Amino acid sequence: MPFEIVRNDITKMKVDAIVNAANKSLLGGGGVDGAIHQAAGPELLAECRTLGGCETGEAKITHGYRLPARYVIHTVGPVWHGGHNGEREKLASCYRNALDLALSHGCETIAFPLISAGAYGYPKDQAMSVAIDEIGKFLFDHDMMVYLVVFGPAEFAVGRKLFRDVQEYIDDVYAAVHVMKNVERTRETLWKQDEEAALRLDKEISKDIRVGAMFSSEALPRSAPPDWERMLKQTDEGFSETLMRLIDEKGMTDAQCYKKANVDRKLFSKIRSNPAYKPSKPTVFAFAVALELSLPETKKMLNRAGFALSHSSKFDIILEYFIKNRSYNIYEINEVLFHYDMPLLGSAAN
Ligand code: AR6
Repeated sequence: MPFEIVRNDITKMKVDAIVNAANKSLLGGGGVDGAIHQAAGPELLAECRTLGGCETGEAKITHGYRLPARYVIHTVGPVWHGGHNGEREKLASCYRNALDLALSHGCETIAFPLISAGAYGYPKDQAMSVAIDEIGKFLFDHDMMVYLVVFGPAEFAVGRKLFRDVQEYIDDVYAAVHVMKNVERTRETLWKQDEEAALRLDKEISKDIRVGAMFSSEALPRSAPPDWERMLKQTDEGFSETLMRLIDEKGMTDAQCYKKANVDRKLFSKIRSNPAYKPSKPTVFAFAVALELSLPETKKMLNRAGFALSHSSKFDIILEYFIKNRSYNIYEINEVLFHYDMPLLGSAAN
């Protein structure tokens, strides 16, 4: 898969290149820079001495020496001065220049730390969104496996509006499911003891049940949109066939679709050439996001692959949140999934 957020020590990454968040001297320091120099050995410092330093936002490449990575790409992130001193643009240019350098050296895999998010004081959530934006833009035009390596706990996400909204949605769905379960339980007990009281309760709660049903994964829109109707008719289509047809209908190219789905070309070819291909649930969701399907369409797509949307799964609820809000940025979705320790969309394990 082209982009993955992982929790790891970057010096352990077995990739073609790891990126170092260095300083302008390129002669080592603390944080990730110190860890990389320590793991690579003194030969790295010797080569760095020949480079003549590096300006903020630019990048230089060396060998990886004792690291599992073949190359180290050194870049210098901006120091955070409150956000009004061109920090964002400079940080974006670190990612762009490092990726260009990796490309020109034939790298197929690369791992980034969260540049500037340590000693240089860039707020971690904002540093992460710059990283995700720039990597996303690059991957739209190029094929590379990019890892964003996050070190330590991910509590920095808490407090951001998106994360608060998703958490509220999860809480609402859980609460609705809980209310429905309680109502069912009370009804069952009453039916056994007092049928009239049970009937009265049924009347009283019928409104609440309707409200609850809005949250239910089984709720369908009153008038089905045309795409949905057409999909329903083609009942014997498998997942692969449905996917290919939808790509055509949406006027997308294959590459546009698998890139937007964060799925690599090899997996896509496999799905294309095998009508009986059985994808994982995250892969189905990845394509639903890429195709910008509505919630009913997504459910149908899941059915084609033998899955259903479930309100007892946090993963499903998170996806439902994004799809309902027609928010189809897969990297943003993955950032939230990562925060909840859930499988990411389009990940290699699928
Ligand atoms: N693997 C992955 N990420 C790491 C690791 C690791 N082994 N160690 C730290 N991080 P920083 P900066 C994360 O301070 O803010 C140096 O002294 C860390 O949690 O390393 O760009 C340089 O020489 C944080 O999220 O880099 C410069 O003087 C991120 O890496 C200055 O620090 C970046 O933190 C550069 O500061």
